[in-house]
Amino acid sequence: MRIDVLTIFPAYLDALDLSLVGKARRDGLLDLRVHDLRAWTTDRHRTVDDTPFGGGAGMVMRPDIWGKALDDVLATGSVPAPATETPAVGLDHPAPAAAVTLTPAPRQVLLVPTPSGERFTQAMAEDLARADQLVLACGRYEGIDARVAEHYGASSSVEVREVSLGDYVLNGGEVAALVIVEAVARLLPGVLGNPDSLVEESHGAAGLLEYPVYTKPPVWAGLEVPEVLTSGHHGKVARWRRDQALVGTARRRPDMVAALDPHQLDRADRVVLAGQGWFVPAGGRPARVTVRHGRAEDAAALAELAAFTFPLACPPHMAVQDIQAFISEHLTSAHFDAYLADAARYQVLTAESADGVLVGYTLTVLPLSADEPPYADDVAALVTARPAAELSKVYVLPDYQGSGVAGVLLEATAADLAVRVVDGVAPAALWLGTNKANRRAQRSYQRAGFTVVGTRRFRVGDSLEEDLVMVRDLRAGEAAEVGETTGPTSGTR
Ligand code: 6GU
Repeated sequence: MRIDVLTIFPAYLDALDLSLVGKARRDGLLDLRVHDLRAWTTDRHRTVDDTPFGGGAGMVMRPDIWGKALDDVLATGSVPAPATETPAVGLDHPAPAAAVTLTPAPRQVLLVPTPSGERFTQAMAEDLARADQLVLACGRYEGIDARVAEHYGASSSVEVREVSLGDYVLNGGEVAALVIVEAVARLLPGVLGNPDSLVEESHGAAGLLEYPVYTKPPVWAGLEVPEVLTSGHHGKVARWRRDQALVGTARRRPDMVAALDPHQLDRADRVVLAGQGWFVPAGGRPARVTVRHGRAEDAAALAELAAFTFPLACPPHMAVQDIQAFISEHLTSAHFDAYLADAARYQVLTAESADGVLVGYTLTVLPLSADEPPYADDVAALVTARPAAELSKVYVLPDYQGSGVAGVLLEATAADLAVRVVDGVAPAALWLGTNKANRRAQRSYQRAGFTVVGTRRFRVGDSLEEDLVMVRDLRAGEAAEVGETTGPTSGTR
């Protein structure tokens, strides 16, 4: 590849003699030429700038000087690379019809570093590494006369890209030129000793930041190398590194998590992301979901969510009017007003996506005294621990079912109950009734540490249903489905 850098400070780019880029130049993998822009001036003072039309601070670089310099440098780079093999052409070997068009014009890219350019990224570096010639025009002062980019942009033989390193201002394009040359050169074939380095690095194909790395000594400043890395277990090392990449990316670059391709995320990835508050809805990319206490102003949204999700959990034989009757008896906006207003009796937790949509909720009924039994005698006989709280509802929008939101809601419910004291003691048990036919729900409760203790009768409208009663012991330590949860942030109640 051919790279030309035009600058009024050629010495700035001396660093490109060092390290891997310097070696690539000496090995002939990279033909890098640094030019002093002042070589194209004709006046005694070698002037490259003048005052801005329209007034204002600073100086602007003249387009005529840049034009002469760029024309020369682009002309020497436009000679097509010689064909590697010249086919014999003669009577026995007639020239193929297309022979004259076989050599494509070289791809020449004029790069203008400027804080007002498009963001320079790894994807852009990969694209630029496929060009034949890069010309970097390093501006100083207030920049280069805008007609330079306009003029070369209008030319069909040159691509012009104004690029920025990031949202801050440097004094000129030279540092950006160093950055761009290094980012591109290391992608050229043969430059990196071990091309495997390109596979797992930050901003690579995985779309994640790289995992942390360690070397000897095994203990330094009292800090040990993570044990798994010395275990010799390649599978575990790979999984640990992937987990670290996911967690680090979630903490530092949420924009990158939101852009992850869901097809590249396995079950273990999703559990790790759930621990960071990220969930993958059906057919969508990861989304941030936070669990918090319900607030008075959530009542209408909760009623809507409940009316939508309750019927989905009912068995197919149930009559629509019975389901509707249950909703109007228990799940209207007015009911949620009452639940949200009575924090001693009810705990409402919501799962809210970053765009403010409620995607799930739990409603838990708390005992008002330590010995208050569950409201139904059949349940009171099955659930004997006291105080006992009832997990009355756990509902999640269908797109988020299986995403881990329900698990996080359940853990947050249990964690919040542990700090709710009734007569000086925290609830000892959390129980729930779930329709016998809803196997999916039962499996999910089992994973969350609930066990079946018997059955009860449950009225939905005029229909008497058989429910399984399941209990989770709240004093048996944490059930371990999701490691680290986004616990409920204490909201206004
Ligand atoms: Cl490419 N040039 C200058 N002058 N400042 C910058 C930049 C480039 N990228 C960020 N700041």
